[in-house]
Amino acid sequence: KQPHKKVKKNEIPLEFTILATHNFARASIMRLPHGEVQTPVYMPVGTKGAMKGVTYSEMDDLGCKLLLANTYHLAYKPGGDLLEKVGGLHKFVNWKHNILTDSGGFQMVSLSQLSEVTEEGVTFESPYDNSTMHLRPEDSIHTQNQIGADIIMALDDVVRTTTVGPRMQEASERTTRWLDRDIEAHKRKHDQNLFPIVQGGIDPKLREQSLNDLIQREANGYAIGGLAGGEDKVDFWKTVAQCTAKLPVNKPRYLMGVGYPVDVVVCSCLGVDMFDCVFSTRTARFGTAFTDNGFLKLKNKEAANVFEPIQKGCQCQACKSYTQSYLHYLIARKEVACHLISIHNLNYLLQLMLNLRQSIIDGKLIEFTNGFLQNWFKNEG
Ligand code: PRF
Ligand code: ZN
Repeated sequence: KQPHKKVKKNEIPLEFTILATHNFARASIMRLPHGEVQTPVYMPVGTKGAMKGVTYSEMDDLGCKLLLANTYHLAYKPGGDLLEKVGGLHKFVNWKHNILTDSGGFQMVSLSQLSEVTEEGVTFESPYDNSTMHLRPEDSIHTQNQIGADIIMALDDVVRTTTVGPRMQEASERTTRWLDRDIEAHKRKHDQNLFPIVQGGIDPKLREQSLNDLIQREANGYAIGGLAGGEDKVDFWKTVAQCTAKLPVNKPRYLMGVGYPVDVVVCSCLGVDMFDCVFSTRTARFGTAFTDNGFLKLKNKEAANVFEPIQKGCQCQACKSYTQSYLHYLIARKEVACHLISIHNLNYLLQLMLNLRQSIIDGKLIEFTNGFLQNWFKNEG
C-alpha cells in the first residue's frame, strides 16, 4: 500500500507528491490525466508515434506509464489535423497511459543543416521530400494541443551545448521570449501541462538567468535542456546540480536527452525526476545490451559460448527464453535480435528506476548507488 493520501483536486492537470527524499534525490508520484507515474522515471522514446522495433502493447507489458513522442515528426506525418480528428495521439496509437511530446526545438540541432532560426521561429527543409515546415512557438503549441499529450514542451532555441559567446546567450534569452508566446498560444491548460526548458549551455551565469526567468512563469514542471551534447562530464554534472538546486522543490524536473544507466542514477541523486533517451533502443539495434556489469556487445564472438541470459534474474522476454549464444546467432537475422535486445534494454532501465526509487523510500540510496557503480565499472579495471 502506498503511504500517500489523495491530495485535494486542484485545477492543474498535474499533482506531484513526494513520498521520500535522500539529500537531493526524491521518490514521488506524479498524477497526470492518463494515470499515475512513479518517479524518478525513464521515458522510452517513440519519436514518430511508434517505438523502433517494439509495439505499444509490449511497452504496456513492461509497465511503462509515460512515453515520449516528437512534435516535429508527427506534424510532418500523420499531421496535427488528422491527429485532432481521431481524438489525439492516445487514440490513434491505442495507448491508455501518459504521453509527453517534445516541441521540435531539438531538431534545430539534430537537423541543423536543414533548419534556419529567426526571432519569429524555425523553418525546416524536410529530410524526406522538398517540403518546408515553419515552426513558430504558436505552431508548435497548436500541434501539441492537437496531439493531446499529457505533458507538452515549450519551443526552445537549441544550440549545440559546446556553443559559446553571443549565440548561446541569444538562444537562452530567445527561449524565454518564446515561452511567453507558448503560454499565450496554449489552449488546453486544463488537461495539458506545458513545461518550460531551462537553457544556457554550461555557462553558470546564463543558466542562472534562464532559471530565474522561467521559475517566475510558474509552470507545473520544468525541463533542463541543452545538455548531453558532448560537454565534459564535470560541466554536465555541475549544470544539472545548479538547476536542481534552484528549481522549485514541489515540481517535477525533467532532464532532456539523458538515458545512459550511469547518468540516470547519478542525476537522480542530484534531484532529477524524469529522463528520456533514444540510446537504449538505438544501441540495441547495434547488438549492445545493458547489464549490471556494463554494456554487453552480443556481436562479439565470445557471446557464442555463453549459454546464459543477458542478465541473470531479468524477467524480460529475451532473458526468460534465450541465451547470449542464441542471441549472438540471431543478430544475423536483424529484426528479431533488435526486437529482443530493445525489449531487454527498456526493461532494464525501467527496472533500474524502480529499484533506485525503492532504495530512496527504504533509506538505502547510498548502498544502492555504491553497489550499482561498483558493478557497472567492475570490468573496466
Ligand atoms: N530541447 C528540446 N529537446 C531536447 C533537448 C533540448 O535541449 C535535449 C538536450 N540536448 C534533448 N532533447 N526541446
Ligand atoms: Zn532481459
